[in-house]
Amino acid sequence: MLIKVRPSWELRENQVTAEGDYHNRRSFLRKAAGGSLLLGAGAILSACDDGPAQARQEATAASDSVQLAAATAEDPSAHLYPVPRNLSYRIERALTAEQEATTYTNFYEFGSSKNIWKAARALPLRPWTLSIGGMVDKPLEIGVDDLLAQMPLEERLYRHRCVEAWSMTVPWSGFSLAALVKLAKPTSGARYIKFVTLNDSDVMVGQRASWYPWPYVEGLTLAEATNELAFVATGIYGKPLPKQNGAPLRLVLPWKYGFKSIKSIVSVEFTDQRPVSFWEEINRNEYGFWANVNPEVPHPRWSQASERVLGTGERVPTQLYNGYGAQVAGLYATMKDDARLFM
Ligand SMILES: Nc1nc2c(c(=O)[nH]1)N[C@H]1C(S)=C(S)[C@@H](COP(=O)(O)O)O[C@H]1N2
Ligand SMILES: [Mo]
Repeated sequence: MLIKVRPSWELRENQVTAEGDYHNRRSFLRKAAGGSLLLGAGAILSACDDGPAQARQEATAASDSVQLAAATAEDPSAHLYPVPRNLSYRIERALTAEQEATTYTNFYEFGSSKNIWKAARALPLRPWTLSIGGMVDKPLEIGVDDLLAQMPLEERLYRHRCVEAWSMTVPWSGFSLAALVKLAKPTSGARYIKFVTLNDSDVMVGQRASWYPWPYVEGLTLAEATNELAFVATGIYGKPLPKQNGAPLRLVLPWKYGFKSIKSIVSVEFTDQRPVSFWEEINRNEYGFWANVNPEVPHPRWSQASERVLGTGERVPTQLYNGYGAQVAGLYATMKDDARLFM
């Protein structure tokens, strides 16, 4: 008998934010990018210097959304979006407000605060070449636009859980990491993939902090990389990925803590050696290689039992594998007593 395992995020569909919500927001942003709101926002900003903080905040938010939309409109891949949604990936939570997810980000290459999105504008997105090498049939250098043209683009709703205990739920656009592995044709000895972020301290000002082991590196086993959930994001909210979220190519691994989802990738290397990731190198007792989400395994300095929902501030219980156990628990079946799986 075939029993279909129902993923937890297929439940309580009625609680998901209506699809229209962020599309409406998009048309607002498009108008804003068109310039009609630009003067208005500027005028409010200068006019309310002594005004109530609330008005100032609203003016800042309006001016931020104009700047965010302008950056999106400039992206050379903008014409590719939106892409069709893959309805197999459903969530039981409301989507995070777009402006939250695109202005509250972790990207140490631009600084250690969450508010780096303006600094990230310095990142040049073209030319952008991905090198695929190591244990593969034939090493390959491919421009991001050629890659995008070959990959099956789709949208997926996923939950994201940062090791710092904040979480969000967002619509990513992109392609399965398995499709990239297929393109790369690893040889039979390959067991891991090492991913590397751009290293350029001229534009990535955070990389001038020389006590970090730049460039940012992450790693996965080949089995993890070809799991159906592993995704390469190239877009978000039906638009190209903003620089601060890791344009033009970033990983999304929803069952792992967010630091595994490496941004602005320039190199993918197949290897038989387990890569040492950026955070593992900094502190292996706090940030391990596996980093699977588990509410019962605390970080050495804080509990992982619950998470703060970005935007609303609500606290909700964290789930084993961030709720994606039906898809990924099998990857770790023979290792499940190893506490390091969850650090
Ligand atoms: N290159 C790089 N990738 C990175 C990071 C980073 O600092 N540099 N931060 C990670 C962390 S800790 C998280 S939680 C996610 C955050 O993704 P978001 O900012 O798009 O929400 O990106 C991950 N990828
Ligand atoms: Mo994170």
